[in-house]
Amino acid sequence: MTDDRITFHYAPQSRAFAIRVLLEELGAPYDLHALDIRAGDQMKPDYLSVNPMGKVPAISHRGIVVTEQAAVALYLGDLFPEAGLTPGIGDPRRGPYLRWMVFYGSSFEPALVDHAMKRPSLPRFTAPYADYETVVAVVNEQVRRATPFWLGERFSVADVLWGTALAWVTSFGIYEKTPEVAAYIERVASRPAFRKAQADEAALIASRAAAAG
Ligand SMILES: N[C@@H](CCC(=O)N[C@@H](CS)C(=O)NCC(=O)O)C(=O)O
Repeated sequence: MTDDRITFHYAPQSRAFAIRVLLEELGAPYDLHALDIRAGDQMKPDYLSVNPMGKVPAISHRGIVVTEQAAVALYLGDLFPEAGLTPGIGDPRRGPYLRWMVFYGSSFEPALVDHAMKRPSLPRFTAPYADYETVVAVVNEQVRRATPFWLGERFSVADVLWGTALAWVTSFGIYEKTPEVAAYIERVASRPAFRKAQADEAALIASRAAAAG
């Protein structure tokens, strides 16, 4: 376990929520650096020196920076092996774990965003994710297999990523909330870490609203 603290670059109502849930799941020591991305904090020089993309989430730890939601989640899971949320090398779940963590950023998100924005589809051998329908079918099949969790019986970092992702894409109406998807989201969202992250986020939003008058 690491004793040194993590600085978590975060903004409410963003993809950084998954990392907040994960930090709570892991019981990780962290300091919150809360940006207001609607006010443009992410484009100020101080933050661009952390992440030149001007995006959250990111973490700073031991003088290094990790950006990209899935990479941050993988890094944190490995940092706290005693939490048991990361299938280690040699665990048969390791391959599926890595597959689904990377699939999220390289196939699922691009497919959903392209589809939601009504971008013309590319020929399937050119598109990095084949096609939208295939991505949805593959993810829905995995949701059916998630009994109860993404990789089987044991909750893992993959559940934090996929549970939070499916929660936001269904709430935005860009992914169908089938009964199976709804039940899976609920299995992740009913956990104390998710509830705490949600309550802390709501408190931050309320305090900003009060400060703005
Ligand atoms: N590929 C990045 C995407 C991160 C991202 O798009 N974050 C949004 C919030 S949901 C952001 O920081 N937006 C601020 C901006 O684009 O100016 C990841 O997976 O971490």
